[in-house]
Amino acid sequence: MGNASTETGLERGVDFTLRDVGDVQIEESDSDDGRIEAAAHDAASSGAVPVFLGGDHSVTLPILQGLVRRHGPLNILHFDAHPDLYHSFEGNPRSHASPFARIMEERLATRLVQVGIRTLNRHQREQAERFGVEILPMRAFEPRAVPVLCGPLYISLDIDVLDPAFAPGVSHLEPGGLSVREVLNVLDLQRAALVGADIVELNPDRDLHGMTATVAAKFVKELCGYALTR
Ligand SMILES: [Mn+2]
Repeated sequence: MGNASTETGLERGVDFTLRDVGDVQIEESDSDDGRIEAAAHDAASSGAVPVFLGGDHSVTLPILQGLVRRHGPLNILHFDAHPDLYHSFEGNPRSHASPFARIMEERLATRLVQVGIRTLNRHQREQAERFGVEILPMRAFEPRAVPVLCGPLYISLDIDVLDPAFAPGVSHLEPGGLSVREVLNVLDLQRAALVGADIVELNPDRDLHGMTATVAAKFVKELCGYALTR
């Protein structure tokens, strides 16, 4: 966070403890997935509520494999501009645009609810219908339109769900998105126990004055607040 100070208070006024267990070693090779899966399983087995920081969205598949090995299939609340349901993207079935196709094929999700979507094409609409994905498109967004999910709950938060005005430091800018406050309002309405979360697609090379990093840090804190109050 450079020279900026970090405020430790939460919106719900609870105290929290955050333990950084370090980075999973990433080599951009096929062995990455196994290490991510193992780290997720270890975190879940320790009794913690792990919050994983990406990285692009491809990391969500091995994270869920690790958590589901411990908890069984999860209800997933997925914030994103994109549904990430491509069977394969640019010839890659493990691309950043495909994790939720694999997650649904592997039956890792009991229910997948996507919020903030504003790039649904025909292929991805067909994929969503095939897998029974529940999509709340951005154009129909209001916090109370988001289904309240049962537990165990996993939250996957792609920072590009936000309007670029709030989060310019992402790889795939898609205008017309949510505000930081609207994401927090959705979280506020959920009730289920959280077993894990990820915050992905922050791209520091494209950030301005640390704006997006600051937003991501806010979400880390508030996900801790969520986990402590449900
Ligand atoms: Mn996205």
